[in-house]
Amino acid sequence: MYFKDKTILASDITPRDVFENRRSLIKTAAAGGFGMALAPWFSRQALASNPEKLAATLNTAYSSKDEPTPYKYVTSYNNFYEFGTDKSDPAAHANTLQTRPWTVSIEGLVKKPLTLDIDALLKLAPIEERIYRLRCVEGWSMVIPWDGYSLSKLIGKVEPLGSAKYVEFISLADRKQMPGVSSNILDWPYREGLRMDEAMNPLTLLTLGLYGEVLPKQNGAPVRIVVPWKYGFKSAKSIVKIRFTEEMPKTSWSQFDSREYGFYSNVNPQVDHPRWSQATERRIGDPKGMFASKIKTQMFNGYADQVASMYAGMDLKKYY
Ligand SMILES: Nc1nc2c(c(=O)[nH]1)N[C@H]1C(S)=C(S)[C@@H](COP(=O)(O)O)O[C@H]1N2
Ligand SMILES: [Mo]
Repeated sequence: MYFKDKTILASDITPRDVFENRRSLIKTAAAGGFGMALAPWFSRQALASNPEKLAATLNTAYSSKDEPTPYKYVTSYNNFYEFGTDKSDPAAHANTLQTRPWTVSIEGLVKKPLTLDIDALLKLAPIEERIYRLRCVEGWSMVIPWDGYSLSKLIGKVEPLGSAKYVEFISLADRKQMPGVSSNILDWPYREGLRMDEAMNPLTLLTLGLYGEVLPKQNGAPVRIVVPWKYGFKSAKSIVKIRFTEEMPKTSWSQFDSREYGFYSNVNPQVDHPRWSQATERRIGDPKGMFASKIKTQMFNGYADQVASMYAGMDLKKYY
């Protein structure tokens, strides 16, 4: 691994222990009006010695000012059906996932198809930390400091053809490592997709870590996508393939129930799921637990300024 001058280096202090410091840092950075800032856990000694840590530069311009959800909730309350359908299943069972060696093939309608291993992905672009809200269609949300870089940087390397209109993301599906794949709850492998402009939007994050560490297995190690203005299920975990297509890809959740889960799945408080409202959400980790007051869900999960223009003129009730 290499480190560039302006990166933050993680230290032996775990970032989650000092996220309070980080919050004041973000506020300072925001007040000063600069886009990047050093995280407070910067320490040179930890350099290169601990492969679990990531060098990441905080991108304040793209970061939510909401309080990050404590690490213990981020890593113990998960959806990852390959390891079971209970929220506690991924943390309990994902230890069998082998994250090295790992390759991602980027194929389909591109001039230069590529297969990259995880080390090549870690080196492809400087790693940024971005604090994004993640809102699940089930009605809960978290605020997570993710580490990665814009997916557009990877897309640039393969040079998509003019005929490429969509990008499909395919997760690993290996019964030997993933006990949930033996059940037929979803059509495996888990598949998700984006329109080309959505995939190229700088907010769409090729994600390699969280809280300054490589991704925990339950969060989709070693590489996943995070699309912050869409419901959580659009953010496919443990991906092995990225494919460029002309036709809109069939996604696992819309195949499961196309009335409940559409292709777009933009967070939209005005368009309810057929069985429940999407107007409010419950923030995981709130000390009041189930009694915590609900938060109003924001259009495009609060990212309207950056993404609304992509849907100008579209009927978002029809294209849910
Ligand atoms: N491969 C795969 N990716 C997946 C899922 C899954 O079951 N399998 N669940 C999705 C859902 S519904 C959500 S809300 C998010 C949860 O991400 P987190 O556990 O890291 O918070 O992952 C998404 N990505
Ligand atoms: Mo979800």
